[in-house]
Amino acid sequence: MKNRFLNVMGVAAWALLMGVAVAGCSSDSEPVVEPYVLAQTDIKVAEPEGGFKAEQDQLFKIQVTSVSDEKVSYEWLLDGVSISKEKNLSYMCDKGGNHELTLKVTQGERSYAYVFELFVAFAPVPEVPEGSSPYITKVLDFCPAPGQFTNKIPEYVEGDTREVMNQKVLDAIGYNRYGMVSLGGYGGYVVVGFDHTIQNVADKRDFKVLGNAFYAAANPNPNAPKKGGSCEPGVIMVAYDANKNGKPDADEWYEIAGSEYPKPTTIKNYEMTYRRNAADHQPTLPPDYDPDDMNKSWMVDDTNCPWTDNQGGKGYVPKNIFNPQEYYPQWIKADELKFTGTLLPKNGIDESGKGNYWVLYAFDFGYADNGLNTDETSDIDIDWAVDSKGKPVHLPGVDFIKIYTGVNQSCGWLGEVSTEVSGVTDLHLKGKK
Ligand SMILES: [Ca+2]
Ligand SMILES: [Ca+2]
Ligand SMILES: [Ca+2]
Ligand SMILES: [Ca+2]
Repeated sequence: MKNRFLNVMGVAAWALLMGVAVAGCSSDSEPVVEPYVLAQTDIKVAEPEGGFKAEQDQLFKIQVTSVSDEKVSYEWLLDGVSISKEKNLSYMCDKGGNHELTLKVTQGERSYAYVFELFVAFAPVPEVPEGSSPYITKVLDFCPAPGQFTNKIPEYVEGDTREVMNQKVLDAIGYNRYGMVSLGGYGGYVVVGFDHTIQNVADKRDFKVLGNAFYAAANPNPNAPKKGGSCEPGVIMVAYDANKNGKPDADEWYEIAGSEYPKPTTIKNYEMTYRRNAADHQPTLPPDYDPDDMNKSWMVDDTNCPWTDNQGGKGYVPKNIFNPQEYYPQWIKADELKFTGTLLPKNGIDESGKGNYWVLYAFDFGYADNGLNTDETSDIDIDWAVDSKGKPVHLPGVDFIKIYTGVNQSCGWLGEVSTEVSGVTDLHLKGKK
């Protein structure tokens, strides 16, 4: 490619000196001067270290220099969508976050692409109105996965619709009621909102997610790696209502990258599908069931609520004697429930080796129902929010929060790891930060 370019260049330079056409000169027609042949390196754009930076709804400009513009056309694309056909870009982006900016340069058959990073800072949030509540004021959606507390916390009563269940959740965890809801197994979630935008204050954690995690006083394992007890980590997602339509749109959600986010033991784009028990389902006991063995007698159905995942895994949500109700959320009409998200590593270990002493270990930071409510471990910094490529998005604030159970694990008689939520508080309004 390079040689060909040099050859063409050589001929072109010679042609220029001699004042004759290089090619396309057939018989006795007018001499045609071929244009300068553009090379990829002839286009220069000074991209600052870390990519271009702009502000939402503010004009930004990018200058292009080229050895030649002869028969050259330019096109700019933002995340693959054409936004300009000018050589020098002058554009106003209405969407904050990380974008991919591409400059396409075409000359005849030749076409070169230059890819740049563009970060658009979100417009600042308005001041928090006087009298705003530091607590949850709305429950937009509640969809727990099958679990031992599903249909129980909060209680499902026959005929309850999704709206009724959402209201029950608000009654439990809205405002400063500090009740509790359980999200069931992996993926089960709740989406909550506020009467104002929780501000992202620089260098400070901004909100707290309350759960019912606690650390065990005793642990049969004297060399336990970290704090453990009943920690049932839930992944936290945040949405800033950038388009001000009062809803969290699909492209407004970002994940809070907690301590496990960058680790290879964490699986991104995990998918797990649960099925409602078949109409003729019969409870099944495992082959080693023994009513006299306390480590086994808790089981009442080994084949309850089958699940599969996109990693080749499958299993059930074993039903225990303590919670013998239906585990599949009864107000959901569909017979299948599919959840997608980030899968955290299993955090439960049977430290007795006999199935009677499970310790659910805490992760370092960034999850719900993972640290004590009184600790900073349950406080979240909005600056931890990342986009689907793992890049920080620096949201100015948060209007909606989604919490879902992040672990897929059944821990014997203790049941599945299921995140509980008992409230969310704006730490700045609470005067804590
Ligand atoms: Ca912050
Ligand atoms: Ca929105
Ligand atoms: Ca739980
Ligand atoms: Ca819990």
